[in-house]
Amino acid sequence: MLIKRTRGWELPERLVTPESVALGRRAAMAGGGAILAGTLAPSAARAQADADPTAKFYPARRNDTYGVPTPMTTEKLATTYNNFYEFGSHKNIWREAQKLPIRPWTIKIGGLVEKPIEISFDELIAKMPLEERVHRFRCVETWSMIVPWSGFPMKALVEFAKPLGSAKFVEMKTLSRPSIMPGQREFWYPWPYTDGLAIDEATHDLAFIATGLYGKPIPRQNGAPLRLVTPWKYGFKQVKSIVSIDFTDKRPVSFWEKLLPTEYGFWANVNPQVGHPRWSQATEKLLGSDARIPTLLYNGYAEWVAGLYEGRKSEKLFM
Ligand SMILES: Nc1nc2c(c(=O)[nH]1)N[C@H]1C(S)=C(S)[C@@H](COP(=O)(O)O)O[C@H]1N2
Ligand SMILES: [Mo]
Repeated sequence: MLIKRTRGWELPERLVTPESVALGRRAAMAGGGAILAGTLAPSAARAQADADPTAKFYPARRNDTYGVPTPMTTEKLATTYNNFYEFGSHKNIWREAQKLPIRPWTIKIGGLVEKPIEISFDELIAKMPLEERVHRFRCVETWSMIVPWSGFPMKALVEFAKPLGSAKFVEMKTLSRPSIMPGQREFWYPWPYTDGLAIDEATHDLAFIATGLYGKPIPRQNGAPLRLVTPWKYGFKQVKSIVSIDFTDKRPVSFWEKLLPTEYGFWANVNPQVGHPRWSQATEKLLGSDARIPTLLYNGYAEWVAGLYEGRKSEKLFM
């Protein structure tokens, strides 16, 4: 029997493709707006949004505690240039992602908690304090965006979960549904998509669970019905379409760390001075712009989060 082994030189092409190539292709497609827009007539799009039982929660009150960075990325770019390997390893997966079934949606909370909980997304969101935050977003591949997320602080979810004192980390996983997600049939990836946070990170006010984007329920391609947003960390930490939240006393090993441990680690904080083994992290390209701009330490959120890492200087904080 032939065993498929992923070696460095066999890695999926896009992992070694300079991001600029993919970005150029996507930018070219975005230019063909008439073709993209033709897929779903505006009235159909509205009907779909109206059918969402959580549409009534948006737009949520804006919280500008962490600033309101500019320029805002266009909704069209942020919802048509995506990373969601379950639907394909390129950036143009938004149509394919419409197959993601988001109702009913059950979230399982377990591990080191007082009592395991199973709750539907619609029940959970009704209990959470919704707000909107405009944040910078930085992908490890050096593209970036500025988008208005709606949702709730992750600490509200942690309080709801009632973790035990022994819980040191929280691990989140994406839906597993290979029949619908073609990427999950590519067996060399360590599905389901997994990532996590230390408990003090998860309960920091900047850690956010997004349920909305641009004042509407979050689109499937961006991680409906709920995804993690940690704006000071690289994008790959930000698990989409979450179905499980587990509290543990061991550091979770993420999807990317399992696949490429020499390139992706647990902390993954943005730092322009610590390059990826194969490229510099000094600058980034905002979606929709050709110019490269300097990347900021902790993606511009250092004044709020740097303290989390004071006692962790011996860890690989920036990969
Ligand atoms: N389940 C899942 N979550 C994921 C990914 C993924 O492939 N699958 N990609 C990550 C990466 S690398 C990035 S950059 C962001 C992209 O989020 P966006 O498509 O909303 O911009 O999602 C993250 N979350
Ligand atoms: Mo990414």
